[in-house]
Amino acid sequence: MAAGVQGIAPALTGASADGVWHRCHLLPDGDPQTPIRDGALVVLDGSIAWVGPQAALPRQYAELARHDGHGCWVTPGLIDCHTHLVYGGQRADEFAMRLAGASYEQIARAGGGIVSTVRATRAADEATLLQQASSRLVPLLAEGVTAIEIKSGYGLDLASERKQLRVARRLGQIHGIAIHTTFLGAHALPPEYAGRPDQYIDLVCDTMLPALADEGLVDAVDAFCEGIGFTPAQTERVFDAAIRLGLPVKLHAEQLSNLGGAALAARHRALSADHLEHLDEAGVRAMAEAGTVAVLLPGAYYFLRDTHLPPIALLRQYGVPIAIATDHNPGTSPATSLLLMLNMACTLFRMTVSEVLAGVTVNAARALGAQHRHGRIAEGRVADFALWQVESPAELAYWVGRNPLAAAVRQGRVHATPGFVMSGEGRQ
Ligand code: DI6
Ligand code: FE
Repeated sequence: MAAGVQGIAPALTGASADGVWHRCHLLPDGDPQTPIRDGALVVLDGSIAWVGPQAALPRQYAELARHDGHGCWVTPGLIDCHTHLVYGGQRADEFAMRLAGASYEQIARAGGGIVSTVRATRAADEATLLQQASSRLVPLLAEGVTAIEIKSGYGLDLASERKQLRVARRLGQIHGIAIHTTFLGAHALPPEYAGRPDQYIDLVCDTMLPALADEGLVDAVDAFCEGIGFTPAQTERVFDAAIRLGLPVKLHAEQLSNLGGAALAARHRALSADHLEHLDEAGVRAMAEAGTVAVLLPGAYYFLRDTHLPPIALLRQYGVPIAIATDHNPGTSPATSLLLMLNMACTLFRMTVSEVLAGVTVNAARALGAQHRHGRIAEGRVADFALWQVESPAELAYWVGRNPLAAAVRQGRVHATPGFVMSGEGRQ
């Protein structure tokens, strides 16, 4: 037969996952500390109907179609809960400038940085943006990502922000993946508003956000609260506008400096505060009290050669849920591998394997406000899961540049890894 896990052959790509998945080991909560060895799960109409030990499979499911898991470990589908995946062009030359000594902030202040991507995004049509974003999404899907957040913020005018968000929605339809859109109009000051940031925030709050929300293009609202972005007062205006429309908020906070953004976000019951390298204890406490998820982004930390670690010990101490994401963007994290982010979160941030796996499953779902649909293999959840040909789940954070995905099930459809060769007849 063609290459591929037997029974999960490429010919089955896109086929229904309904039936009983057996001969596999399960991490229903993404946590290696609570495995189900020799497990089974039942998919009905694209949702999880049952999960447990194979020996306990209820009789009512015995006659359903069988899918052989070949001894793979099965985790919830991975969730990349912070990306800027839709934009025009790339910024490799700016990377070279930074290597030659220029700082990210210097490049931004000199009209490069985010604003150069704004120019490229405004100039690109939807078909071009779709093609470029698809080429970045495909490697994520190939690693078992089944849900992804995509921010706008490289258009910075109504038509261009709409274009980005429409492309994000379209990616979901084309690739059969759950997309959560976030309006990040307050990402940078567009050149036509130079020196008039408050007027730009008026446009964001009074025109762009209401129109895009009305078109069903906005699932959440974000801002870049930073010295090179927007002030806490401007951020708060954006939050108030979001809340008036019934939309949840999140925030780029404390990445390059401590402006108290995380505490501000927590006061607005934010789903998440993201980056957080400069977060202090008061901010951690506020996040814990509000249930705001800390989204850590090791790709940006690495790519900017940052040395200021986020306060992991404090986040643990206060029980703040931690998520991990790629922050895929052309300036500070051109990463298209969530598995590499797991490895970096372990090596750079000294997180544990259990923590990082929770960070791309249960906690990532929570950072999107989607914990009732995604992030767990549990009855009633969407059938989003990933089969890995690994001996130990720790391998998901261990390999650097090796992808052990055998197949992913997204929204109840099977997507086998092309060319994946199963050694022997499986492990059981
Ligand atoms: N924080 C980041 O790391 C990115 N945006 C943000 O708010 C950087 C975006 C870019 O440089 O294009
Ligand atoms: Fe970001």
